[in-house]
Amino acid sequence: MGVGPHDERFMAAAIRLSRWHTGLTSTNPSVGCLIVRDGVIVGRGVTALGGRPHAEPQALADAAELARGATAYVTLEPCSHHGKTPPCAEALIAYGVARVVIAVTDPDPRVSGRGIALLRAAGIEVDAGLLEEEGRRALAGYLTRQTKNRPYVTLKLAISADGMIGREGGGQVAITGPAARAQVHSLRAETDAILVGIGTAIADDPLLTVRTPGLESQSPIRTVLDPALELPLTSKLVNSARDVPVIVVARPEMDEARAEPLRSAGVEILPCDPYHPEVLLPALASRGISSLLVEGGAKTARLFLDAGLVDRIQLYQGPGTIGEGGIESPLQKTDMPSGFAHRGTFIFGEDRLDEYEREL
Ligand code: AOF
Ligand code: ZN
Repeated sequence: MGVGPHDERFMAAAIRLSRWHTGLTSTNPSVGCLIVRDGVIVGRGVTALGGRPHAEPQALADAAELARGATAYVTLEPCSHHGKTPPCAEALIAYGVARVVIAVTDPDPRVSGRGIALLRAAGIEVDAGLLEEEGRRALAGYLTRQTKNRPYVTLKLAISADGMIGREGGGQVAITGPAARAQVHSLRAETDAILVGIGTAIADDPLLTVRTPGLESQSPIRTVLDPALELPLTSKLVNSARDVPVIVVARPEMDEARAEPLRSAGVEILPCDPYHPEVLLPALASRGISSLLVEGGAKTARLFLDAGLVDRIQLYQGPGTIGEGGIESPLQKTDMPSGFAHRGTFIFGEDRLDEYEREL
């Protein structure tokens, strides 16, 4: 039969559905599944919060007997392994689905190719690779952790009209307005961990949580690169460590007298050279962190850029100037590193967001 224009429309809808739970499914990918019969959606499912059940059994249960002879649109190859739940490929077969359309094949070695093979062996027509690029972007965290053993890294910068990201000794400086800030909070909500350098942690005393009403429980793990354990015990980060986790990345040969009170306040100390992101990122990935948001400051941004370990750049530009005593942005629109493609421009009130992304 082959792939038709309606297939793209339904797959695009399945990808949108998958984004509902991005960052909220633990180490599992957030997958979207639609069951379509005679051009009508009769079942839908997205990987449940925490990662289980998977998308397909939920969509199939939703469609019930209407799944027989229908087409399933799934953003990731249905699983074939007996994990914590039975294989989704078997569920699709049992419900009598006639055709399965897939965006991205699963790199998980327990599944890769086997899901498709199981479906075909049961006589189901399978079309794989539809809207693959969009599907890969929606699954970026999962795919990066599976194939590169590190989280997908987003660098976010807010730059004033005169190219500054803050003021020396000025604490937190408002560069963008409330609409852009709300946008950053929803990005935090779909991200597993957020990272700043000790300079920013001391100068700004940030909280780094999600404060959008209704999303407060989705705050990322807060990570500070703090080689010599200088994070003040009176900081907002330390004081909230029992509510939202804080990981301090310190040099392995650390001063125990500094480490102990931090630990007692609920902070986890990760002994790892803070200046080697190529070592730190796999350590974070092994804790199940699939996405990381680097939020400051200039030195930390440079560290990740120079290591070639940034996948996406979000550059916010506000209308105000900082002038005298300004800290220059480590990156301007005019000197984007090679390999980054401009993905789009978005307007939030008086602010502008330009997004750049590397090939996954
Ligand atoms: C699907 N549909 O919605 C998701 C899938 O630990 P388990 O047993 O839940 O298995 C985790 C693996 O399942 C994960 O690595 C990935 O291969 C797949 N995730 N598969 O068919 C889904 N979330
Ligand atoms: Zn599954």
